Amino acid sequence: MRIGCESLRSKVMSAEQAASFIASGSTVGMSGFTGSGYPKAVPMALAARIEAAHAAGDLFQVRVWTGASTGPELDGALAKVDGIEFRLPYNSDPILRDKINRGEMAYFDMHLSQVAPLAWQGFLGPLDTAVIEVSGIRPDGALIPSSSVGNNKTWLDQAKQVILEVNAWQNPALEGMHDIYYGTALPPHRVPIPLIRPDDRIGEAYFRCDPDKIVAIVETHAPDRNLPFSPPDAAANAIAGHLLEFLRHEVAKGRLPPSLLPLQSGVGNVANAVMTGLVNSPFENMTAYTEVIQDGMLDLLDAGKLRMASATAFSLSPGAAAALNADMERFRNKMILRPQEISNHPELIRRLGCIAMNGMIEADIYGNVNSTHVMGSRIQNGIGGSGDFARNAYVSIFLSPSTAKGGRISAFVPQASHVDHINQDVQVLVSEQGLADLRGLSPKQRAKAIIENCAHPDYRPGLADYFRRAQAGSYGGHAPSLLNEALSWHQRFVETGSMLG
Ligand code: 0RQ
Repeated sequence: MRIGCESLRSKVMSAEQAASFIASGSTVGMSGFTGSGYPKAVPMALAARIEAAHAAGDLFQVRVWTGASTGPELDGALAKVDGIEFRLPYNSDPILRDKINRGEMAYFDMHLSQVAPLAWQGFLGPLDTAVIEVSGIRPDGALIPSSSVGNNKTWLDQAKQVILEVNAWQNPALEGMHDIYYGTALPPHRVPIPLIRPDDRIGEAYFRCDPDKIVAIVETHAPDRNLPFSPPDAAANAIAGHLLEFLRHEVAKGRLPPSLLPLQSGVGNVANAVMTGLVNSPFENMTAYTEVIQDGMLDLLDAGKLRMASATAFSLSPGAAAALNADMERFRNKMILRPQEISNHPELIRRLGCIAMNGMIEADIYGNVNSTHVMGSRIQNGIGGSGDFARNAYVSIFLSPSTAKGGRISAFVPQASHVDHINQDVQVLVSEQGLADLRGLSPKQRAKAIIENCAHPDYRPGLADYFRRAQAGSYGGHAPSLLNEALSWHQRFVETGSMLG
């Protein structure tokens, strides 16, 4: 019995009944982070309701806040019926992405650590309904979180009414793994967050929730959206190899301890390949202070290389999720899931000295990084937590294959078509070609290192030629640029389908 609280059992109802509490034009704070712990039944029922309203000629849309990306039953289902007016803070659903890129809906792409504080500050407007997946309700009414924590604490606190999905698919052994910190406040009342090591527990294992706010409880038995990772290709393996060599070098120089510093690894296949590469590395007793626990991190825990991992969510393939569920008792003491304002908190990332490793769309020759907008205008996913970590890390590393779309796009360009991470927040760039350590380098020194070490041989001569001419013809000599040519590679791609022309 997942609902241990007698007095709340009377609120159990169907997803359709629960969805009827959500009004058009209202703001809904949903649980969910990278395909884990998102509500699966109520959003589908809401989508059906919206579709029926639209068929009858009535506009019905909601504003949706989450932790990060969710799954097809939430973002996909609601986007398909044109049910989302506004969305924050991160999305990777292809249907929703298309709608945003067609200019048909509003999307606020923001630092994930800032979502909860901004909501508390009141800048996002009032929150009408929280729809939160939990793995159970205790007899005293405390909520047992599920496979992600995200912004759930804030949504439960701020929403006028709460709808819960109790998902029996989630492993009961998740109970006790979470650490929900209730000590955050707004200035001038903020105090230091008392977390000194990645394995510190500073909060409670459960969410608090005023039972009077709970209007509906829906029982589900549905898996998280666990997408398989592609097996690491040659480029991902080469990137992992260069990075491991760099880390070994830093340890040898005495700039990193032999157990490294807490690892942060971004989303995506390349980041996952790097984690898998660490399994065969000489580093022992490592820790992770990150956003998501991916397959590679589970492999590291399993191999005993990683002592513990702190995150806000799981982001596992179906195979890894099954392996974790089958062996949860063994893993649970090695993992802590926290609210995303804590997993991604700048204060804590700076204090712990995280090694940040994130994917990117492109970097320019001066080391400015674009993580979000293809050709400067088409959103891919969002900045996610990459900015939280990149600016505050001990060392900030960005990873990418040197080309995209079968070689028709260079990931290293004269000027980034959009900038998420300014060059001051980008210390190391890695492609399958090699690694550029940019720490302590001037713009022109950076350009030389990036062109020589990271760019693909097909694009290297073009970049070297641009850089040479820019030094001769630029308005200023510090970070030379030819203004009428700096974005011409992108324009060529838009016009011809290839940066090579
Ligand atoms: O497109 O799916 O259509 O084939 O981007 O690219 O090479 O598979 O790499 O999975 O590591 O993702 C930046 C998107 C990289 C990711 C990004 C296209 C490429 C492919 C994926 P297809 P890859 P990855 C904490 C960290 C921001 C959030 C973040 C990301 C698709 O890392 O979203 O860091 N980062 N969070 O073809 C055109 C280029 C391209 C390009 C790649 N230069 N031009 N398309 N692609 N480079 C975690 C969280 O915040 C939750």
